[in-house]
Amino acid sequence: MTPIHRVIKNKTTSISPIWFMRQAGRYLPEFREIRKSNPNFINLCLNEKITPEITLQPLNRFNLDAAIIFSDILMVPHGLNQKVEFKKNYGPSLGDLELKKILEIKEDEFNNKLLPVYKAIDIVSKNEITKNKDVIGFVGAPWTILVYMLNKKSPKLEIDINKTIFDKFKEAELEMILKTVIKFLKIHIKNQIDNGASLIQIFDSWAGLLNEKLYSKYIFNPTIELVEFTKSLNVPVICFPRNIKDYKRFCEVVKPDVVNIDYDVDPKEISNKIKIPIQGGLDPKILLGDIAQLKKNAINYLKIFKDHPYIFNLGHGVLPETDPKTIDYLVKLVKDFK
Ligand code: 1CP
Repeated sequence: MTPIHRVIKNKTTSISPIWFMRQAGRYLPEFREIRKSNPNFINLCLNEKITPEITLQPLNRFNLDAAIIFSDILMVPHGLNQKVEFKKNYGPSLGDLELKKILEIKEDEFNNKLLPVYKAIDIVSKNEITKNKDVIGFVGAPWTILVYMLNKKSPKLEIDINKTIFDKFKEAELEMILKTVIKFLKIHIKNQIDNGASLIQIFDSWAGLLNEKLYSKYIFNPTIELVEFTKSLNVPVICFPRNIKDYKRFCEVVKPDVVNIDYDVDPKEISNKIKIPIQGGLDPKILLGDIAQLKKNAINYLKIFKDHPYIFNLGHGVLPETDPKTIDYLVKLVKDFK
């Protein structure tokens, strides 16, 4: 069993396995080098020769317990024939959502469009370096995907969810879109598992935007469908409902195998409240500061979760300004912690 599976299945607490969200990415010079000659991000994600290489870059440097496939949550809207572009200093930019087109999309067409992603997972999972490690497949949660598809750009830049979502679309339309999104997220999860993903993470990066009154309809119920579906395929599932008001309630209702916490969550309080395995938490900004401060903060998490099944990770992705040497230091610190 892999170290992460031991934490999830056997609830082991002796050592914390470690991996990082965005462990393959811009903080690595070898990634920036590839990115320079591949300006189109979607095409890069669909290049099954290069994505396995990018996925394995951090594993070649650090003693990590998982590879996360180099792809993006917005590959699903792309697979649904919505235009998706990534613009420099702007982020994702999506085309208008053509409701009729999306409702009519066939499974074969979607599978064909995303085939290189699945081929890349197959290649990564067969690579010697991932032996006794997990290969993590992932999807965006239905709510977060809906936000991007309807807002058409990062909510970080600008969002008024009433203006771009709830006032603009009829409830019945939102239900139809959501239903289709859930259907294809399930297909995407299954394809990743069939090609070697041993763990699935569901990223709900914009859970924090939603009014609590709407949690059941847009976050809990849709996510439960994906969690139950993944579990039925005998693969554990990690949920990251970032900035959700109440992680405990989320866990009780949605029942993921693991929950990833963000850096605004008090680790001590959550370790008392939540009994299921926990992942992450440390503020990625701490990795930009001095090493003594990092050591203090990382050890704080390790001590708090000493007797709790815990997977070390951050409270969000590795920042592009991070020095790879800091990642190296942190991995060793976690591995040597007793
Ligand atoms: O070179 C570049 O500019 C590309 C930056 C980049 C990278 C490295 C993007 C654009 N996506 C990715 C890869 C990626 N995205 C992974 C790969 C695996 C790994 O973690 O190493 C994963 C898991 C994601 C998931 C993802 N994409 C999320 C969920 C996690 C999160 O960050 O909250 C989200 C919201 C996205 C959308 C997205 N893709 C890229 C960017 C810059 C964004 C965020 C835009 C925004 O702020 O709204």
